[in-house]
Amino acid sequence: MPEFSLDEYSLVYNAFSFTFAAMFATFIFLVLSRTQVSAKYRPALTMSALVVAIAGYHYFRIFESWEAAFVLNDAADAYIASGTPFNDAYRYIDWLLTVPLLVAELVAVLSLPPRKAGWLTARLAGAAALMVLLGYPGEIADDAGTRALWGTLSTIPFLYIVYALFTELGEAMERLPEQARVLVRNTRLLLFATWGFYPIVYMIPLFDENAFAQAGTIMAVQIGYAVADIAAKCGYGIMIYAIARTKTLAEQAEDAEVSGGAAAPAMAAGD
Ligand SMILES: *C/C=C(C)/C=C/C=C(C)/C=C/C1=C(C)CCCC1(C)C
Repeated sequence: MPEFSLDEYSLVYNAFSFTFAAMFATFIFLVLSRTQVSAKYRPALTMSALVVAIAGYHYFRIFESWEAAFVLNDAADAYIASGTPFNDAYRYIDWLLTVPLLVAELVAVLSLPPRKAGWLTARLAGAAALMVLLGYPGEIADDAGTRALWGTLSTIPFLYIVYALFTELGEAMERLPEQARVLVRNTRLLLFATWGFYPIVYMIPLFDENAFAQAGTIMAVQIGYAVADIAAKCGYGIMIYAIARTKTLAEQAEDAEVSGGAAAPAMAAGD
């Protein structure tokens, strides 16, 4: 582990702290918003809430691990390695749990026929888990060759997810009301944009000539993943809520029209 200046150390420290706060706040928002959506969309909100709860817990542990991994050295006026290693496994365990949930919540909010939804969720969640598992050996490797190899393998299930979301989700979207369709399309776009950010962050150390030993490389990776996690979990969770809310309102309006149509003559007759 390289040395970190006081500012460099604090930047990562504050990024972890901020990410924890964002996950926690999103969790409260999603729990309080449950009553705003009809019962059939609540499983999607539950999954969103689970994602930010799991990630919030892990960011707390990552934050603690960062604190434990360095000590302030007055003579050097820098943070130096304490001997306790920084634990990167928290992040991958977190992804292993949250990434399948993120794809499942997108399928859940569409309320497809159960059999179709189940099979699509199983394939997407399976590919997501495989992607994370294959990425891990590369993340902890300290040579570029190993990192590139596992990164490439991990990209195969990643591309499968992109493909399936384009083709199959696209078909399912056609049957949605206009407003909800736009929201689902934007959410899928957000998913592609944020998920596409992870492999880019992953590649940063490949350009570090000193075999990942630079403080700047470690900072870029940690802060990069934290930013991506806020967008892919908090931002995405709020989009899922917006879809559920829009569909709920559209359905309520439809019901009101149906019963309103029936009630009007009755009222006229009563007058
Ligand atoms: C909340 C966490 C999320 C949404 C994590 C997503 C992670 C990825 C899309 C990771 C993808 C990777 C590749 C496609 C190749 C290199 C290795 C990974 C695991 C960084």
